[in-house]
Amino acid sequence: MSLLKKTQLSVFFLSFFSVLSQTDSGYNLWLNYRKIENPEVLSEYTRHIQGIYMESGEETLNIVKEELTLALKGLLGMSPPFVPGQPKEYSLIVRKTENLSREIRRKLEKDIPAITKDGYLIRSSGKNIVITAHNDIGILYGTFHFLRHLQQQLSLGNIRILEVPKTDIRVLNHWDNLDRTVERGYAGASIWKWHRLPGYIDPRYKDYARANASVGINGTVLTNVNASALVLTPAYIEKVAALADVFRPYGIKVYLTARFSAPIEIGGLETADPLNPEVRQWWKEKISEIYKEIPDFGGFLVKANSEGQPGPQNYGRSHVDGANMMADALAPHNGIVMWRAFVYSEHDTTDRAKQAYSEFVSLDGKFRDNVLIQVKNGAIDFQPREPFHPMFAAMPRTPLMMEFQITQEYLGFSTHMVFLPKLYEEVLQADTYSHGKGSYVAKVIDGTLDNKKISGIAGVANIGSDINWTGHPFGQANWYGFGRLAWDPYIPAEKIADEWLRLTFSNDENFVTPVKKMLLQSHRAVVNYMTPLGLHHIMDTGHHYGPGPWVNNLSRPEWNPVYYHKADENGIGFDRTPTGSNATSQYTKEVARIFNDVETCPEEFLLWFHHLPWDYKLHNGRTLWDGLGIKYQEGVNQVRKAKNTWKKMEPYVNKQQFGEISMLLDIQLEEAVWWRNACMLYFQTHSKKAFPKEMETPSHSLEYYQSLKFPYAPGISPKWH
Ligand code: GCV
Repeated sequence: MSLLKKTQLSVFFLSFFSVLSQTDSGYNLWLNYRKIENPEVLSEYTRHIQGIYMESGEETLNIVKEELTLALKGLLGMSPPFVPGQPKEYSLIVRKTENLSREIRRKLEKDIPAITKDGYLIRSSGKNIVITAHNDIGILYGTFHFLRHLQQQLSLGNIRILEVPKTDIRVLNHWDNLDRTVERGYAGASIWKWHRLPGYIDPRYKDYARANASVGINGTVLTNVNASALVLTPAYIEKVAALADVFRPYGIKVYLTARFSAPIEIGGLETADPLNPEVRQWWKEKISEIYKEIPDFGGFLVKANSEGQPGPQNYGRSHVDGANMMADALAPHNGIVMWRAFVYSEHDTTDRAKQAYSEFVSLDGKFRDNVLIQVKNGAIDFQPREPFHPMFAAMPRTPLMMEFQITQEYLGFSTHMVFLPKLYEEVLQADTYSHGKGSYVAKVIDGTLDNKKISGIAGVANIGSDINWTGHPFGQANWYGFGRLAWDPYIPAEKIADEWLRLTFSNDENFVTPVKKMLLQSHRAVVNYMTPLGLHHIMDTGHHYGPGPWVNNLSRPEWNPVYYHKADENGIGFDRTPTGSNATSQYTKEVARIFNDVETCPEEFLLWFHHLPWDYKLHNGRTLWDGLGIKYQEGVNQVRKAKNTWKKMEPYVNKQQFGEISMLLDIQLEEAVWWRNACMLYFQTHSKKAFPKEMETPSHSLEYYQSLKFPYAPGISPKWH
């Protein structure tokens, strides 16, 4: 190679690498092992970890080794050696409990019995630090926790962390279609490249597994609940098996959505009646076929008799008949059924909020042991804010899984910053009063309230093939936060925000403190500028992008926003008290009493439960009409404040992410203003009142806002067009 060429090449590489170092795309998520610059912390860490004593083992332990090498090289600038033989002082010992030396076991004897399931212990033992667990996955989880500890630059002196997962099934639900579109997905195409599978294993599958395992997620439902039977055909089972092989060493099981009519569509049968022997046999054989390829297959997630999906009711059978048929076929293989309770019917004229409870609660205790009923956090549909679902207090003999939505279908897609752990926390900490005061939803979900044999929590994924996975860089916090809460539903949202910011961006207090504050108020801001005071489902229809409180022309009444706000010249809100739909009667009497009384009903749920006159006096003495305008304005102001906070953060984050978030906040502000203007102008046609003085005057007419159309808004399946 000529000298000239060499020089050109090195210039090329230099500029290439400098571009790369500047433009951190966010692909590494929270597993961003930045070099620790603080000399004291660095010296403490390098003193404590002079060598690593790790047992050798199979794939999972190799992954542990790989992760430790990568992380310590990044954090400490060098990778301490893995050493054989007896541990010397100042070492990191990574071993299963059964392989610890007698001396160390004796030192840890108080803690070891408390390690159950896939739990782990991280503890100082003399001058060493031990990461131990009963199994390989526990070791992997413990390692990720240890690395998180280092990323946050916490002290290693007398470290003692004992963690056991509080729920059993911690799954992501992908609403990914086989054509790689993602229903309600806003971060690009599905990451599952079905066409190239099983031969081509995209490196992203491993990174996906790593990220999930790092927060304790142990399952993934690969396909949309609006399911295609095709995924149960041999060609697709082979593709699913290839994914399962990648995920297995990370402790992640694969699950599929089962289309109830599959026996007809791909099985050639004339019926899918769950009591028909041929149908039952078909599922049995299909399930055996899957287990032959994927011995640790997790089971099925089923959306049946909901929004047009087929189900047992098509044959005059019940949810119990349908779920138990699949459960019986899965049981010999240790598989489970997650049967969704998201049902409402166009033939049922009762309040949509009441329908799931009405259909399911009488079935309590009738499902097989390997069935979990998956319940959305609220009774309508992932609204910016909903009171907790009354089913959580009403099925003591059935395991109830929580279904949260991580993707932001009703929360501004991946353009708006919303820190969802705040929403999750609010629901998990809600008191159902089913066993008296303190019967928190979290205790229903982790199974402790009624001693359930199995527990679980699901999150509808916000992941796509965008380089940063989630579209909005802050969307990563919602994936992370979901995982952390799935592991332990009692972790405060504030702690999650703190951790995530430090892991992902910076440990500098000048960054963490203000940005954490910004994240923690972001959910309230969105509620304020979209659906304040308990309003709900007033998004434009189909795609759910932007405001559409005026929409009243859809075939099913409960798909129309006017059904939910019921604004007229007298007032606004949905009366769900005994004078209205009486949905409050589905709550325990303590909770119903609070919601029924307009004085005690929390103002954030006021219009969810009450239809009130425009002149109704709020607690602050202002009229409902003024209060509404003030809330909408407050939401806009909160986004403005967030923008100002972010403006000062340039020194702490890389150029690319600073720019991306700045642009997204600009859009969020524009859209917050749009929401405020469109909703208040529309509601004004009913209230006939002037806007409160605190509210800025809308810049366009109502007709203008009503004329906005978004035929290509993302995330929408053809069925909603
Ligand atoms: C997957 C809402 C969404 C649908 C979704 C459905 C569900 O209605 O708009 O896209 O379908 O919930 O959770 O099944």
